[in-house]
Amino acid sequence: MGYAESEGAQTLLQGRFPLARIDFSDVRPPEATGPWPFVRLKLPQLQAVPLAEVWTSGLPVQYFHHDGLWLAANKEILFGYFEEHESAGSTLAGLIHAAYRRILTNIRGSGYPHLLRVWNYLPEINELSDGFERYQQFCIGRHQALMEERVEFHRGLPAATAMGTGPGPVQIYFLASRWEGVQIENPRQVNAYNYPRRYGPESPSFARATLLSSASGNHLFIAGTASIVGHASRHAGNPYRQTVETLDNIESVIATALVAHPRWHGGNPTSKAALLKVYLRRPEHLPAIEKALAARLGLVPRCLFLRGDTCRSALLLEIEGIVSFANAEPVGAGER
Ligand code: 3EB
Repeated sequence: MGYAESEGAQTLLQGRFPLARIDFSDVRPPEATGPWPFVRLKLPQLQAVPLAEVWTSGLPVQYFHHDGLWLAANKEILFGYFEEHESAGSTLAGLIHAAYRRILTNIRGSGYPHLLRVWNYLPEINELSDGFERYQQFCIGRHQALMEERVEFHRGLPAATAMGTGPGPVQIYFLASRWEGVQIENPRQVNAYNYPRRYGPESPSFARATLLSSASGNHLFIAGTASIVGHASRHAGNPYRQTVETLDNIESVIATALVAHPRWHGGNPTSKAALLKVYLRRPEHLPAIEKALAARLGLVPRCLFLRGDTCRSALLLEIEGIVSFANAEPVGAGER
């Protein structure tokens, strides 16, 4: 996966096969699109140059449009996209439950049963409806669908992002794989699936990160991460300190993954292999957030800055990322 300037993003292909492309609301749609999943998110970009998110594969890809899902798969992984407008008389929990059931049924049916990473974009996420915040409704629907699918609920959860957009459809894209990933949690935070009930009747069913080993290397998919320690939001009103706390959480997740896989090396968010996506509640916080990123990471890796609503009003930002690791050379193999 990579970010490319949205004009001419196809140059990123360079002999690779397209898996999917994600564009953002404030950019003119590209002229030619292919059979691959094509997502337009209702999130304005805040960095100077408009970017597209482009997923490519070194392995050949096949495309399907089935059961309302747009799918692209190579022999290891499957990328999928779902969108649906809400209708009067149905709840968001119901729509999400049906969406996740459909996703889980289809990935199982096509031989990629392991859901690794899910991006959930929900209009008006902080509004109230049917007695609950819409984010809580989302958590209820997701929890129910995952419960029905699993014997042992807390194992094999996907890493996730849940972000509020403007009015429009519910949009969900995801990555699933043939082989099971490794679920990683963060010792600085209460596992989200164990959050106390005061955050909602069903706790958020996601992992802090998942690991995938594939032909193209080892990839750590880090969930949307915020300024939360334990289960409490920290540094109310201070975007600089929230950014630093968030990066501490991300580093803790990466360190935990490296303990699980001591043969990997070279990974921290400063490395070129890190791709970060930053969601901000308020555009005016961009300078403070960029300053904190630069102070902590030195050179800021290529970042996508998006305006979105986090699921708790106290959280001014969220950062997600993908970090890729090489395998350490077997002892003796690299001697000169
Ligand atoms: C948190 O850590 C912040 O419900 O899928 C971040 C990423 C958050 C994903 C989700 C929620 C979700 O609890 C909020």
